[in-house]
Formats: sequence, structure tokens, C-alpha cells
Amino acid sequence: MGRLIVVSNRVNPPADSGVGTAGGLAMALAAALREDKGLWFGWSGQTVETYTGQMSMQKVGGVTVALLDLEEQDQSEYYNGYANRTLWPLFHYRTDLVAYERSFDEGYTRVNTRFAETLLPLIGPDDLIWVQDYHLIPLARELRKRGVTNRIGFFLHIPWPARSILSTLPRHGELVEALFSYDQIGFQTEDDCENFVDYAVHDVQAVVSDGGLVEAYGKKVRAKAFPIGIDAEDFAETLKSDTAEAFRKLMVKSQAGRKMVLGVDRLDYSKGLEERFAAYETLLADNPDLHEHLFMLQIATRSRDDVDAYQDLRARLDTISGQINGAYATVDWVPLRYVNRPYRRDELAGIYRAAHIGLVTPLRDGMNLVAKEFVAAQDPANPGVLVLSQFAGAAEHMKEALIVNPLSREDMSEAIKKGLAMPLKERKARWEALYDNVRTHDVGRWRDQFVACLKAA
Ligand code: ADQ
Repeated sequence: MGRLIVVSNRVNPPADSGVGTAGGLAMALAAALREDKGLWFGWSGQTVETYTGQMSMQKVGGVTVALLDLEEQDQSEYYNGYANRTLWPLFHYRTDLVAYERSFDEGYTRVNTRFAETLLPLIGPDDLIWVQDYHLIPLARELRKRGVTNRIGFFLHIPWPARSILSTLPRHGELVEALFSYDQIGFQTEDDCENFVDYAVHDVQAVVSDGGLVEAYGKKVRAKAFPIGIDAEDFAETLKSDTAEAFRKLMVKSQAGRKMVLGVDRLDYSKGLEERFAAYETLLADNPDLHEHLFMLQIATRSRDDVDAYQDLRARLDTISGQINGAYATVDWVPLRYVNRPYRRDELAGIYRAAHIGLVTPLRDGMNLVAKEFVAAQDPANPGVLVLSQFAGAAEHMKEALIVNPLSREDMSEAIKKGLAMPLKERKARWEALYDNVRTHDVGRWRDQFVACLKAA
């Protein structure tokens, strides 16, 4: 029996001492790799002056990782370029922010080729290869060119856009054709999967048969939704930790009896932070009776600082948050606490638990694990309310949340108000249904189903 080989842009297995602080995805992949004596391959995050193709192998937390150094030009064209300035905005429907540059295309292909060449000698005849995310769409094509016949699967963590959006990308056909070098492609939602099939059927006359087999370019690929989840069991453990409890207490104390509306996101334009602040301002403007009885805590950790759109967004959020506090704060009430520093998972768990409302309102999101973590962190006897964007992948399965359109500040403001006033009985009923889903559809199930399906392909 072969091993599992996971390939992703960055490699981050939890270190032995890092249990409770690493993300659920890293933990789930690492667990599978440990069981299978597998390998995790990717970019080291380091750049060297001249690319040598040398890779370093090491064991981290019982997982073998192989890391490749790239050149600075690779980082700017492939990572900051095609991945984060072309595909990320495009797949999140922000055609206004998409940069199309030939050099980005070239960098993307070059790095995928480099990944393939370096990985090639490590692949055994029966190994199963699982490629993660939009940075590496062409990797299977590059491996096939070099004679690899192993099963190769691909999972996309972000949305797959509608056909009309995708077709604004120069050479979009090439990108789609590259996906047909995989045996299986997984999406977060049925909607994403339908978007892919719709493109394949209309633009390349693909034939679709039972079980999601899509045939085009003389190849067949299985396209299917595999919604990702959190590691619910581990999260429950984290929640019991001393740090989580200390943070919960700290928050309760600092709330001073006021209700807390909480947002936790990477500082990213896809997360709808400006719209969220605007909705909160509408809530304050329309409801003077709520003043001093609530506050909003938005944790927005800086991300992709090298990309202009992220710097611009940060500047706008600084302005808007200042305006809200300037207009509404009193000597002993700050209506909006806006925080850019990062928090650990165990700290976040305690903060989630102290919240009355969880605001998860992205304009587009593959899944959104914050929504699931918020639910998992609630006190069953007195749970908070999740306000969730209809455009988060999570909304496909979390129907008992208060579902909102993040583009409507009135919609969101009303949902927050409704959540704050929701009777305990209704809060419990909604939470129980949500938690049941979070617990059963966890990250272990996501991984096992993807791998089992790929093995059977
Ligand atoms: P992300 O866009 O990073 O992930 P998300 O799923 O919300 O988004 O968060 C991933 C993890 O980061 C969560 O575990 C969360 O706790 C943590 N995180 C987020 N903001 C944080 C903050 N300010 N401080 C500390 N931790 C924070 C991409 C896709 C998502 C998809 C995931 C997994 O964009 O749609 O759900 O991959 O597939």
C-alpha cells in the first residue's frame, strides 16, 4: 500500500508542543500523514538568490515534511502575483481588484513546474497525491507530463466562481483544462461544484455522468463537494484549557455587563469588514436605546501586507473605526474595539465563548471556519447567536444561523438586533442544530471522505 502525499503552498504541521494552537486543517492533514507514514511537500516560505531545486527534509511532530526554497521572483510573480492578485480576487468575485500580468502567469507555471520536478523523485508507485488549493492548480498536469500515473486529487479551499466571472480571466480555458489532469477535484459546496460543471459543459462541451464524472479533453475527472469542517473534538479540549478559561473571564470582566458582538477574520477584503462596520453604525444610528448596552469587538489580523489592496483596506478600516468611535463613544463606553494583533486558538476559544453575537459576514468565502468555531465554543446552557452571510460556503449547511445579505447594512443591523433580543429557548434550539452539524461534519470526515473517494476513483 502506498503513502499519502499532501502538497500545499505552505507546509505547517503542528509541532509536538503546538497541540491546541495549530489550525484544524493542519492537524487533520498531519494526523492522516502520521497514520500513513506520509509526506507533506511545499514551499518553505523562504527565498534564495538563485533557485537550486534543493529541498530539505525533516520530521515535525511525527510528520515528514519536504520543503523547497523559491526565488524572490517566484514569490512576487507566483505567490503575491498570480495566486493572490489574480486568482484570489477573481474567485471571490472581485473583478475590480484582479491584476492580469503575463509575468504572473509565467511565474505561476514556473513554480508549479519546480514543484513537480522536485516532488517527482519522492513519489512511489502506489502513493496517493493530494494537492491543496488555488496556488497549485497546474501541478497534476506538470506531474503527468513527467510520467506520473498515480491517483492525484485536488481540493479547492476557496469558491469556484460562476462561468461569467471565470471567463474574464485571460487563458481561463488553460486553467480549467489543467484540472482535467486530476482524478478527482473537491469543492467546498454544491454551488461551487455546479459552477465548475456549468463551465465545463458550456465552454468545453464536457459530458457529465452519474456520480459527478466530468469528461472533456479525452479525460475524466470526478467533481464533488467535500465541505470542510473544524476538528470539533480538539476544539472542545482547547476550550477546556486554562488559557481559554482565562480569556473568557477576561472578556466577561471587561464587558461590564454589556453584550459583545464579535467578529474574527483575517484582514481581507473578501471578509466584508467595511460592510460590517457600516451595518454596526446603522445599528447604533437607528437604536439609541442600545447605546452603552453593547459593544463590538472586531479582531482582524493583518494578512498579505505586500499586496496593495490589503494596505488600502487597512487604511479604510482605520478611518471607519475611528469615525464610529468618534461619533458614538462616551467617556466610559467604546462602541467598537478594533484589534489587529493575532490571537492564538486557545485565546480565541475563550473570546468566542464570551460573545453574545458572532458576526461572520464575508462577501464571498469558500467555507469559513470561524462560523464553526464560534458555534463549537458556545455554552450549551446559554449560547450566543451566529449571524452568517448567505455568501459563505458555511451557509449551505448552517441554516439555523441568522442568514443575512452582507451587502445590506439594514439586513445585518436588524439581524444583530434580533440576535440580541432572541429568547433563550430559540437560541438553544438553533444552537443545538448548528452544533450537531459542526460536530458530525468535522475535518476528519472531510479528509477521510476525500481520500476514500480518491482511492476508489
Ligand atoms: P481563511 O480565509 O483563512 O481560509 P477561515 O476559514 O475563516 O478563513 O479561517 C481559517 C482559520 O484561521 C480559522 O481556524 C480561524 O480561527 C483562523 N483565524 C481567522 N482569523 C483569525 C484571527 N484574526 N486571529 C486568529 N485566527 C484567525 C480559507 C478559505 C475559507 C476556508 C478555509 C479552510 O478562505 O473559506 O474555510 O480556507 O478551507
